[in-house]
Parts: sequence; C-alpha cells; structure tokens
Amino acid sequence: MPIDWSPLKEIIDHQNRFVLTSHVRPDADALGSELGMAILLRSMGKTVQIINPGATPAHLQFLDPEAEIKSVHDSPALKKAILECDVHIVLDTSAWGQLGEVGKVMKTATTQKVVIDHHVSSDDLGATQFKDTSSPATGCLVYEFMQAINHTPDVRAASCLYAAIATDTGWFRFPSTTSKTMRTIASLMDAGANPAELYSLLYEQAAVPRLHLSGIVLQRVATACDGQLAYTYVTQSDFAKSKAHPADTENLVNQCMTVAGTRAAFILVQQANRKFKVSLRSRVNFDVTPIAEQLGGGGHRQASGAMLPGPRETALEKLIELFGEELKKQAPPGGLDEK
Ligand SMILES: [Mn+2]
Repeated sequence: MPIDWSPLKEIIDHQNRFVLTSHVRPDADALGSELGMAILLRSMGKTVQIINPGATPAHLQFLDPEAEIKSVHDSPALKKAILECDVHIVLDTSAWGQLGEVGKVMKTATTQKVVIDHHVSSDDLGATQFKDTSSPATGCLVYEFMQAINHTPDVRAASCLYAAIATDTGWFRFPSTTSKTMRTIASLMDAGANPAELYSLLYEQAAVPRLHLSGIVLQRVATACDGQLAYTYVTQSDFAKSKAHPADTENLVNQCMTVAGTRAAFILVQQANRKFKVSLRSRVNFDVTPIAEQLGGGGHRQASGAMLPGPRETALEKLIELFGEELKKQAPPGGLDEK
C-alpha cells in the first residue's frame, strides 16, 4: 500500500518549529533521513533541530560536516527545545525503547508527533504514522515524500539519502531492494549524489585495529545445525588486544554469512557490562525475528538483535538451540537440497 503523504504535507504547512529524532546508536539511514528531511523542511521556511538520544558515531560524521545533529545530552537547552517545538518527527524507529532520553522528554510533551519508519516492531507513540515495512530504508520514504510534493533534493540532501538507502540495503544486495529502489537511487544520482565517493567515505576509512579485530574474530567462525548456521563471538579482551572499538564489529556477522550452505549467522559481542549483544542475520528463506523476540529483542526478517546474559558458553548454547528449532520450523518445503 503506497503511503498517503497528504496528512504530512498538511502538518508541515500549518506548523513551524520541528524537532527531528531517531534511534539510539544512529546508523546512516537514521542520520541521512534526518538530514534529508531537515534540508527539505528548511527549504520550506521551517525551523528545524535534529536532537538524537546519543552522539553521531565518528565514522558517520562526514554526513553532517557542520555538526548540526545534537545529542540530547549536549545541553539542557535541547530538552527545552524538545518540549517547546510544534512537531516531533521520529525517523527510522517506532519504538519508545529506541529513543532513550529523547523519548523520556517526548513522553512529557503534548506536541504533535509524526513517525516515518520502515521497521516491523512498533509501539503506539501517539503519532501520525507514515510507515511502510516493505520499504528498504527510511531514506526511501523521505524521498517518496519529496516526490509527493514535487520537490527535487539538492546535492547534499541527495547524498544523505543515497547513503541512507545504500547502507540499509547492504549496497543494494539485500532482498528488500526493488527496481523502485533503483529508480530512487537513479534520481538521487541525477540530483548529484556521487556513489563512488560515498562508498569510499562509508567503507574505506578503516583503521588498522579494525582489521586486526576481524582477524581474531574470523579465526573463530564455526558452523552448527548441519552447516546451516555460522557464528562467532567477540570478547572485551579482543577489543583490548586489537585496540579496536565496538563499532569495528559491524560487518563481521555478514562475513559469517559468506560461508557456503548457511541460512543464518550470528555474532555475540561482549559489552563493557559483560552482557552479550547478539546480531542475527539470515538469507531470504529464513526469518530471524522469532529468535530475537524470544530473547526480548527485535528487528527485521533478515537482521535482528537482542541482549543475552553471560557466560559466553551458555549464551552460545542457547542461541544454537534456538536456531536449531527455528531452522527446522522454517525448513524449505523441498528440503535443503532444493534451496
Ligand atoms: Mn533503516
């Protein structure tokens, strides 16, 4: 069902002060969608602030060279701004639990709320929702709104939206990518987005410790469930040894998925508080959300996450058991040979 964008146009026409926000640990879809929307709203003469539950990760700061995106923790004036604006626009999440301190302040405000999102799990934020769970990125939805009001993005907005969509689709290889996605991408290139430059800024900025951490973690890749599951883990001492950061684990679970015959993968990442964050991934014929939900987490069919208590061996056993059950439940109709 295509989204009817006219209620959003209506809200924007009648209001002036906007606060945009997104989820904790913002990714390029969160930040790119916020920036694209902010540039659009300003071009319409609106006052806009972007206030997130946390800081912009260093590797994504290039999207926001003027550092206009603030963390709510930067200054008490920002909490005041959240309370005093006319409209909150929440992008790339629909869950209170993902909004951290911003959510807490928002809950006490009577301000009008709008959600623009593509995630399945959702709370009732008391917002007017513009949601399409089949959309590969929130960036696509922001572009759809621009199209609906006949707006052509400038080169900065186009670059931000390109980064949003390219990252959330795994550079257009995830099954969520459609020909419509590619038409959006073509329009963003026409508007000046430069794919080669964005790719380099996103993926070719690694520091050596990141590669050293990959070495340690990839050494440990193992398979289970008749080779249908590949997994690995990262400990706090791995971070210490390699001098890498938690963000350096980002792509390792996807590398597990490159093992032939796998339908799913996970990586356990030990946190500073000794708990384990698990990231779950799968191929198109397997839905990992039931596993994430059994662990109190959530996400998408092909990419979900949750937190588990230690010790590591217990967490690994639990995950392998859950995957074993779910892989059987979701076995392809003709058996694995016909995959
Ligand atoms: Mn997204």
